[in-house]
Amino acid sequence: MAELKEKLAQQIPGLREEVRALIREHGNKVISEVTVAQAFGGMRGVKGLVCDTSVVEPDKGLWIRGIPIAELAGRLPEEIFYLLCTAELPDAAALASLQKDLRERAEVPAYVWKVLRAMPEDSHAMTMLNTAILVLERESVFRRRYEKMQKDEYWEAMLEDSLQLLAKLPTVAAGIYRLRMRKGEPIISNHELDWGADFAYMLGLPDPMGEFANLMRLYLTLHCDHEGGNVSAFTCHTVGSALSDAYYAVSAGLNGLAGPLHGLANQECLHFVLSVRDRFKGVPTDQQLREYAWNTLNEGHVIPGYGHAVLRITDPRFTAFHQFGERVCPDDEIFRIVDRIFAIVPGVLKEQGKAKDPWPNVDAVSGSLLYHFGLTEFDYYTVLFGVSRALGMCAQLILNRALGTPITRPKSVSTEWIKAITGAMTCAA
Ligand code: CMX
Repeated sequence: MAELKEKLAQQIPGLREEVRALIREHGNKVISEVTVAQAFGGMRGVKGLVCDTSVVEPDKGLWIRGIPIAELAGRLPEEIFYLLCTAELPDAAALASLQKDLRERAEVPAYVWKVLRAMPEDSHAMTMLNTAILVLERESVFRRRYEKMQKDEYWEAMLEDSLQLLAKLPTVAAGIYRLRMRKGEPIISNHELDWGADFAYMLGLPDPMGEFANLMRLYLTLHCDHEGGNVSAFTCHTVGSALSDAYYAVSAGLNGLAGPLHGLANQECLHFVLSVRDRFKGVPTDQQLREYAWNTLNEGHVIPGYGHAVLRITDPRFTAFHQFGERVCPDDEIFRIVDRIFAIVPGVLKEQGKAKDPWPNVDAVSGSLLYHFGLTEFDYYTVLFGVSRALGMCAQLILNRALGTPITRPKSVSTEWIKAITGAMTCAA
C-alpha cells in the first residue's frame, strides 16, 4: 500500500471516533446564529460547515493544518497535498512514494485529447479543463465500485480517483495551454521532475534559470486550499456529498472557480493592470492611478484583485508572490504597476467606504509574474488556479468520505417567511 494511503488508514478510525464523540456529547451546542442580512447575503460568516484541511482567519489569512501559508511557501505542492490530507508534512520516503504514485498515473487517455481537439477554437481554457475532467470520469473507480463497497471503504475509492485526477491534471492543463493558444502539440511529461516543475516543463515556455519552475511550484502551493466555504470548495463538497465521484465534484467546483468574482479574478486583474499600462504608456503617477481607480469604481466596476469575503488584511499569499517578484523581476514594468496599484488602491477603496476589505487578495499579483515569464495569455490563468485548488478539493473529498459526512441540505426559507418571522410590513403590490 502506498505511504499516503497507509497513513490515512491509520488515522481515519481515530478521526471517526473523535467526530462521533463530539456529536454525541456536544451535538446540541449552538455555534452560530443567522441574521436576515446573512440569509440574503450569501450566508457570509455563518458557521455551518466543518473543514479541517485549512482555516482562513480574517486577520491572519490562510493556515494549512495549523501552519501559516507563508511558512509553506518553499514547499512542493505534493507535500502540501499530503499535509492537507493527513495534517503532517511527509518525510522524504513518504514524499518519494507519493511522487512515484503520481508519476505512474500521469498518462492521459487518448480519448481526452480527442475531445479537447474537437472543441471550438475559442472555447475558454476553463471550459476545456472542466470538459477534460468530466470526460475522464469514465475512469472513476468510486462509481464502478459503488454498489459493492461498504460506507467505510468509500474514502479508499475517493483517494484512488483523486490520485488519478491529480496525476493527470498538469498534463491535461498544459496540453490545453498548447492546443488552445496554438503553441504546438502537447509535451509529454518528464518523469524526472516534481509535479510543479513538470507542469512548467509541459507548458513549454523558456525557463533558463529555472525560476519559472519555482514560480509554478509556488503558484500551485499558494492556491491549494482556502477552507470549506468558498464557492469552489463548497460546490465540490456539496456535489461530493451526494456521493458523486471526485471527477464530478472537482469539475463542479472548478465551474465555480471560473466566475469573475472568484478564480477568474486573476485574469480580470491582469486585464486591469494592462489597461493601466496602455492608458498611461507605462507606470502611471500616483495621481493618475488614483483617478483611474476612481473612474473604475464610478463606472460601477470592481477593482479586481482587491477585497475578500473573509480576509481583512493583505492576503499573505499576495505577500509571498510579491516577495518572489521583488527577488526575480523587481524592474519589470507590469510588476511595478502592480506595486503602484497596491500603494494606491486600498486608500481609494477605504475612501469609497463600500468594500469591507480594501486589501489585495492573491489574484492582485500572481498574473504579473506569469506575464513576466512569457505566459501572457491571461484567459489561461484560472486553469493554473484550478489545478492547484484541485489539491484542496480532493483532500476535502477524501476526508469527508472517510467521515461519512452526510448529504448537504441546508434549509432555505422564503421572503414571505422572513417577513412573517420578523413582523415586517408586507409591501403594497
Ligand atoms: N472593488 C470595488 N468594489 C468592491 C470591491 C472591489 N475590489 N470589493 C468589494 N466591493 C464592493 C462590493 O461589490 C459590494 O458592493 P455592493 O454593496 O454595491 O454590492 C461592497 O463593496 C461590499 O462588499 P464586501 O462585503 O466587502 O465583499 P463581498 O464579501 O461581498 O465580496 C469579493 C468579496 C471578493 C467578491 C469582492 O471583494 C470583489 O468583488 N473583489 C474583486 C474581485 C476579486 O478580486 N475576486 C477574487 C477574490 C479571491 C478569490 O476568491 O479568488
